[in-house]
Amino acid sequence: MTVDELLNKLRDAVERGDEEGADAAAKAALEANINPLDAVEKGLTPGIRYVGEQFEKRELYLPDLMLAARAMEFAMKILTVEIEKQGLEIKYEGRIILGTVQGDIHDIGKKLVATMLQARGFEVIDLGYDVATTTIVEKVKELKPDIVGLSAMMTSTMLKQGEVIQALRKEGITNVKVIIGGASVSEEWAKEIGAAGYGPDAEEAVRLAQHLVK
Ligand code: B1M
Repeated sequence: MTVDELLNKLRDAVERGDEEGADAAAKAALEANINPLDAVEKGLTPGIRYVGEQFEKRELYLPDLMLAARAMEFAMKILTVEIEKQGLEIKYEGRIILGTVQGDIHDIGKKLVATMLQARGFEVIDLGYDVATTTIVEKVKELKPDIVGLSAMMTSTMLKQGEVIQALRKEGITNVKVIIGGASVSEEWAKEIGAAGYGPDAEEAVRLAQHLVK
């Protein structure tokens, strides 16, 4: 198989949300001595970008996006080991730490935001849900992201978004931009707590992140 055919196999597996295919294509690419960075940037990335665009145009649906992201994760697991071994570096648009705030276990929307950001070339570190403010502050210190994204779905937990911003300030961390989203929050709330912005949905969250890292 030629290099182009192998890269197309990676892209195709992501577009079809085919985990096993993505896994096999990643292994085949490494066996053929394809640079693992090329496998990510010329194979997987165009695949997930295409799916992201089709999702925005409503040509594909949420399950398609989720399956594509999972297939990409499968291949990435294999390729990142080789990337690290070779000391190569993936070029990202920016680094984002995401999490649903403490006391809140809703994470479907946040996962969607994470997937869309990845599809647009961001490095996303998803801390999951019910994430303690102290954990977020520690992770910001450790990983120095460009952006922290906080999801809150309930009126009782949205207060935690403000708490995180205060905690970061208290630690003297002022260079990281905090963006917020979730069913119970709004642009006004973002202003009130001093967030850098609010995303009503995943697409707007991506646009906001792109604007903030410019
Ligand atoms: Co719960 N829940 N839930 N729930 N739940 C809501 C949020 C609620 C509005 C339902 C209702 O009463 N009408 C209500 C909150 C009311 C309020 O406070 N105003 C509620 C409640 C009360 C609860 C429990 C307390 C119920 C109970 O046990 N009595 C409990 C909470 C427990 C806890 O968190 N401690 C609970 C539990 C659950 C389930 C576990 C059953 C399940 C969550 C499963 C999961 O996430 N793994 C669940 C679900 C599914 C919902 C509803 C029905 C749907 C949420 C969802 O996934 N939407 C929800 C009702 C609703 O929202 N209308 C509800 C689909 C998703 C794609 O959209 O999450 O809005 P969404 O995300 C969007 C945007 O908000 C935005 O982009 C996303 C994609 O477009 N966005 C961001 C989200 N995060 C962002 C971050 C960003 C930017 C944009 O930047 C960082």
